[in-house]
Amino acid sequence: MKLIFASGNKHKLQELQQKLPSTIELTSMRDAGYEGEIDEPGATLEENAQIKAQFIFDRFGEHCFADDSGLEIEALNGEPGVYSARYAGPGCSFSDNNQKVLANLKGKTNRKAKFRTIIHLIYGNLNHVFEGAISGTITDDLRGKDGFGYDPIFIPDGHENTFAEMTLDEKNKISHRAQAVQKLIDFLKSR
Ligand code: ITT
Repeated sequence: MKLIFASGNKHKLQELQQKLPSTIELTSMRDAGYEGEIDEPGATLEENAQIKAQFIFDRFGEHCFADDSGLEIEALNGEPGVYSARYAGPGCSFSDNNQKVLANLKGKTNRKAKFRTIIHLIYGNLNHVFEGAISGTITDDLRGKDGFGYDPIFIPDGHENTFAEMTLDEKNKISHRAQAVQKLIDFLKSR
């Protein structure tokens, strides 16, 4: 079965490719022929995931899905949340975002946070939503070189290492995205 992934994020694509069974032929939106970015004007992860999936469905008319993810930090009232990709401003790097989080949390004892992923699938003409979440804490400093985004500052509960200190395989067993993708896989297998 062919499925287009409505994302320009190559790290997400790599995590998905490692998890999806070979019976699902995953095509990135780049390989499908869309080189641009997709605007994300929504106020929630759910809205943005739907917008991205609908954009690619309108263009190619094939089964497709999008992932919208964010890091929600308790002491920052859920920030960066839906603004995770551009928390430190337009054109910012992962490092800029991490430094901004650490600066905003300086001196705060509550370091609780949660990563959340919403996957929006358009299968045929029907819409399906799958969610994954993982709780953890924010470190005082950046730790680890693997992964992407906020991985160097997030330690999942029950673990000693940040996501960036884990292998792709370790992260992909427990992460927010892995949980949502597993629900997507279970759904597709039941078709
Ligand atoms: P697409 O919209 O093209 O899929 P994006 O990077 O813009 O890619 P999001 O809108 O979902 O993706 O933004 C989520 C941001 O949250 C992302 O840029 C990372 O900074 C961060 N993020 C998402 N998943 C993450 C993960 O598994 N580990 C660390 N940071 C993550």
